[in-house]
Amino acid sequence: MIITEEAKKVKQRRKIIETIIRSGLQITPSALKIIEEAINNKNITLTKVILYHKHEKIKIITKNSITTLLKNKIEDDGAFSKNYTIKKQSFLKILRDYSNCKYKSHSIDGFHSYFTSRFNKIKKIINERINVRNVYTIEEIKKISKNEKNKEVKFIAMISEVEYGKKENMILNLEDLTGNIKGIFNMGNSFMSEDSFLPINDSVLLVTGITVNEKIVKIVNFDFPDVPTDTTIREEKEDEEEVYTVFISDIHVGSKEFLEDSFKKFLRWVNLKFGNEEMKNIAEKVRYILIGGDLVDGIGVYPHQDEDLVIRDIFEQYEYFAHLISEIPDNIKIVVIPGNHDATTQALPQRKILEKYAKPLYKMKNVIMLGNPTILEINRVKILMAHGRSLEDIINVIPSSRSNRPERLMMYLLKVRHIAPIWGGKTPIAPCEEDNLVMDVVPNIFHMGHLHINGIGKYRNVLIINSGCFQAQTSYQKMSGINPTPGLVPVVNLKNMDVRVMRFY
Ligand code: D5M
Ligand code: FE
Ligand code: ZN
Repeated sequence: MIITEEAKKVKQRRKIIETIIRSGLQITPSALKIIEEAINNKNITLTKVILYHKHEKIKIITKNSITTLLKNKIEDDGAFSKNYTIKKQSFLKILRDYSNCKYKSHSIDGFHSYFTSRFNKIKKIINERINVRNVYTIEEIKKISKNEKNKEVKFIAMISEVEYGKKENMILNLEDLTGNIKGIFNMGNSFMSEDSFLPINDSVLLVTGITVNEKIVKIVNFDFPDVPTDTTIREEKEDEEEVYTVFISDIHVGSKEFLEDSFKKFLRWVNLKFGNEEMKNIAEKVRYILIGGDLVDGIGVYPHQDEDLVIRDIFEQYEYFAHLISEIPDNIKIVVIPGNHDATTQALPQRKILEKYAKPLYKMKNVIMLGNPTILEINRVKILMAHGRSLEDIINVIPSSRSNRPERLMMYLLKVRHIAPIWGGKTPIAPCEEDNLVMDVVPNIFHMGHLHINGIGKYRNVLIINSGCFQAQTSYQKMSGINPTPGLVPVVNLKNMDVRVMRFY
């Protein structure tokens, strides 16, 4: 793909004009020439030009107005930026960027510190949320059971393994920092019920049991760390501007099944060129697009993948992706985290997509490249983004969970307060010294992708979004009965958390 200098110029000019028109202003040809030059010489940004004219209530950008602005700016740059950035109400903060975790070697030591960290972090969450008294350690419970049978005891434990015993019995191997014990739990009818949440491997729970002997407790109940019922709903400020954020993922550029037409429709909508009036009104207020991974299909992700690719070069895949999203106006910030098809480390926390493969994306000024997971704050709304490969692991161990309801699986992750609770499944996890995948921050919005099925839900004031995809059903998915829902795009009004799902298919 060779793009000539002239074509670049034309593209830039078109973008400038579009942005100006979108903001409700007009421009004369001579002013346009001056702006183009000033932007290229980095003397001014388009945002500042627009803010200045809006502030001065000038409707048409002329040679005169732009010359005055440039003169003022050079003379009084400090004051200028102060005045005009305060007016901007919208802001993005990165609360956690996990892409720099210290990897330990796969030694026993590494695992030990990783799981100790997980246990301690989740224990702290449980203690903060539930007023637990008379909580014992497993060592203490063993001592108690020597003298006293049928005594009710509570303890916080990690489930090292779930086994299914006779009848409806579930046998949990429970562990804390002092020892381990088996817990017998009678599931009754809850096993196949979709509404029940059964314990899974490597999660940490509060267990209520009855002493039996030194080796066994009978479990009567268990509490998940869960999210508080009173998670603060963010209060809207009266004069707050309406800002919309778009959630997408799993575009899979390079795949034969990539739905380019559908994705282009989405891009046309962002540019106010597709959709009805209502959709266009929303598009006008979009300031952020969050991308939850699998930007491209990658290479060598699974055996014989090349047969499913139209672009077989990873560099070209990212180049084409960047080319497509360069249609997005500059005043929209694009946040990118990687997925399992992207060119970066695979174990969680996953580093950002490596610059050497995705240079064109790193060059774009409105693109922010981050790791998986990431926690952001946009206009005081906390957003947790992760690709979501762990959802597959949950489907595999909980027979009653359904893959066509990703929001339920994500609710499960909220309940166990972990982004990838199961160790040793499909999701590789780096044994870092600290477990950064524990959800110690409760987000207002929890965004994942990966399943290619759009799903929206709400759990205790947390808005759950699984963003779907822009890839048609692959032959693998057909074989395993996965029916993707491509071209559906959730859009959230951050002012009041209203969600809309737009259709581009
Ligand atoms: O995964 C998209 C969806 O398809 C997700 O539900 C997993 C499933 N999938 C796709 N390919 C495979 C293979 N080879 N094995 C198991 N499951 C698979 P994505 O990562 O976006 O391709
Ligand atoms: Fe995907
Ligand atoms: Zn994926």
